[in-house]
Amino acid sequence: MLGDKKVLYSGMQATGNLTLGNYLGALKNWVNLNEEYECFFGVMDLHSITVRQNPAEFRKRAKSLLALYIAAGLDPEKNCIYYQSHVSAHAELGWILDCFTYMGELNRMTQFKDKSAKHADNVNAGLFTYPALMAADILLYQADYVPVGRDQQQHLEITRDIAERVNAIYEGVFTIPEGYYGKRGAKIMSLQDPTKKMSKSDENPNGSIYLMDDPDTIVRKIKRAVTDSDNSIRYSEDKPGVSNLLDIYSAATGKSIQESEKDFEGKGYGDFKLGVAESVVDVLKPLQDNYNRIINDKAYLEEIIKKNDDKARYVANKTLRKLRKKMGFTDIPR
Ligand code: ATP
Ligand code: LTN
Repeated sequence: MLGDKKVLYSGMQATGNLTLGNYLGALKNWVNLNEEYECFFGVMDLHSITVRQNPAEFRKRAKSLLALYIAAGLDPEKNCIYYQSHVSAHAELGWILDCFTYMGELNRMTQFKDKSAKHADNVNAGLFTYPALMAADILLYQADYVPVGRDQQQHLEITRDIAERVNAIYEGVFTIPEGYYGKRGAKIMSLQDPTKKMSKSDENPNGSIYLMDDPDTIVRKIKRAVTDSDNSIRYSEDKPGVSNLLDIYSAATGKSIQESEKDFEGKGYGDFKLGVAESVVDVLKPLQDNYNRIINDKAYLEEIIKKNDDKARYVANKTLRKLRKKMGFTDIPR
């Protein structure tokens, strides 16, 4: 608890260009959570360096992600939006938690397996201990809830295990967090291969819609989306392409799947795709307008960063001090 509210924590890595999947599956659902919870959303730039980054691009991406959080509707006066690397407690607790995390546990992480296969030339120790740093992010803020997609569930489980392990020795240090999966966690699949999730690190740009894609690009990509030869617009396991487009339409418009199917009753795939593309353009247009305004307002962004960094540091350092003391580290003279 922080004040009289439960705490909610999440974040995204500042790598690649955000996709419609990131937006509909995560970011969009974070808006307004601050009414019920004390919310922290990090730009996870320390996690980003588990794969090599070009410095100029990395700087730009991190800033752009922060601006996107705001553009998507996270009010920075009501949500603590900040850069992970500005709060050194993350790296410090990350190290401590490395010492409470077992090799065997880390070996089981599917994200590690996937990413080490993808970056076979750079399977570094940071990629391996990624979950301990993620646990540090969450536990520093004593988070009760962590909204993430299903793909992050395993990382949340290990976070809980680590927290319980620490608490068993140093009583009451951490709040044990729970996943927060929302009403109907939309999982958006690749337009080119609807059995694979839409992902910002996909090499084929036609599989993903990026948040900054212009309307023509969106229409073109959706027109090319893989469907099937059956020509009926219904949600079904044996129709992954059509189901994915229905999922996108439903998440973009807020309509149920049934209502979405109804909207296209008696129509062909051409009209269907156009309708889906329009719903995506409508949802992205205000986001893009906001983003373009915010990213150019340097003074505003700087003010937000400073204020929120301070708040994040205050809360995180409090947890770190508590643990340091319990573990028997010597006091740091103030
Ligand atoms: P990468 O390709 O770099 O691994 P990613 O696109 O999978 O990245 P993450 O940074 O791992 O994205 O995820 C950020 C958030 O977006 C997470 O909460 C994740 O669950 C969510 N997310 C990512 N892709 C999708 C998707 N296709 N559908 C729904 N949610 C998604
Ligand atoms: N691993 C997450 C990003 C992430 C995160 C976190 C999410 C890093 N630290 C703490 C929630 C809470 C991802 O790849 N989506």
